[in-house]
Amino acid sequence: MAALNVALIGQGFMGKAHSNAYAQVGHFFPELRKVRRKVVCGRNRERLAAFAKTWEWEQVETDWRRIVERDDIDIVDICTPNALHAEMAVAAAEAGKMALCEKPAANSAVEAAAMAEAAKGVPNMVWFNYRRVPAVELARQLVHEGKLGRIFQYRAAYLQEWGNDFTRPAAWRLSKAAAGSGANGDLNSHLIDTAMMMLGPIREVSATMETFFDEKPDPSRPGETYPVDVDDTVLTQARFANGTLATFEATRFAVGVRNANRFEIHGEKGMLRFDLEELNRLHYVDASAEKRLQGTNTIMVTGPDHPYAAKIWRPGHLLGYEHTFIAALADFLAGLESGEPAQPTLDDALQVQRVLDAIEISAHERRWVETGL
Ligand code: SOE
Repeated sequence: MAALNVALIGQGFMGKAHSNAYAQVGHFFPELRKVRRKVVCGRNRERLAAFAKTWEWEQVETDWRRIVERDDIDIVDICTPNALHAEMAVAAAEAGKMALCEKPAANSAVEAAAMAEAAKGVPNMVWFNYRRVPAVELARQLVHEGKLGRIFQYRAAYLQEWGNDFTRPAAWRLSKAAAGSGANGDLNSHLIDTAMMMLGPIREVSATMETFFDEKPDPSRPGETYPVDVDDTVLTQARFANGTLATFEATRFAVGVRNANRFEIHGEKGMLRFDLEELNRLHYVDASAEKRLQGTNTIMVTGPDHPYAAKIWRPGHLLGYEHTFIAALADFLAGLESGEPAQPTLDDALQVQRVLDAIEISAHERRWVETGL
């Protein structure tokens, strides 16, 4: 079967992560349909040429609309600032392209709903890549198999520290118009997606948000500042439809922590604990074991019987951040063949967006808010 021609829009950090996935997926998953790095699109022509050369994209383009109009493009992959996702995804889907999109899907549930609607007839996926950490998928399987029994509490945190670095230039992630929100869309979205994958819909939320600095020194204009109008930190309490209680903490001001993404799940039969800073490991406590022998069981989730790992390296040979994107793409390609769409689709991402919107309303109105899920 002919390879699928991919057009990537965006050449930032995620453009790099996705480019690597396109380059690698056929090496680890040779049975799947091939993908071809056909064209990369970005606004800065000079940077784009260098990016295309490094990541071996065949062509470059500076106008995303021209990509959507082309007959030879099968997949449009969107890695731009969040505010551009909706227009691009809708245009791509309406042109009959498969639509892949970075998280969060959009700046609001209204936008995300339009995207999901437009993409009903085309394969689509949102890159919530942490679903594909083997330890996270193993945790999901264990929860769904009932290994923890009834789940009482879910505790998650996504911690970064770069908000406290005042040498950084102004960036779209700090602008509400471009990013929709701050830590909420950027980091909390990951936590909410993982949590709902484990436990189903979140029914209601109560949240607090803070912007610690509403302006920051602009390194490119000494003595000047640039504005920050998004949340630096968001703290959320939540109740799932199944009765589980949860807390979510997402912050760019966790000074001392670079990129921790943690959860702990407490059920009647035991506990699971994960942290991205140790992504090859899942911690498990079996509360039904003899009390004097109970302790934390550290599972090295690198195969042979673990999700994804067996396809990548041999057991005990560690996996990294990049494999989460490779595995997400592999799932998407496998879904094209099986007819079972890979999750999360734009429909799933819309549910996440509904929770993010409710969190925002709750923080502004200082009250519990129902998500509608
Ligand atoms: C932000 O710093 C960021 O790059 C997020 O946008 C990604 O989704 C997260 O995985 C890593 O951190």
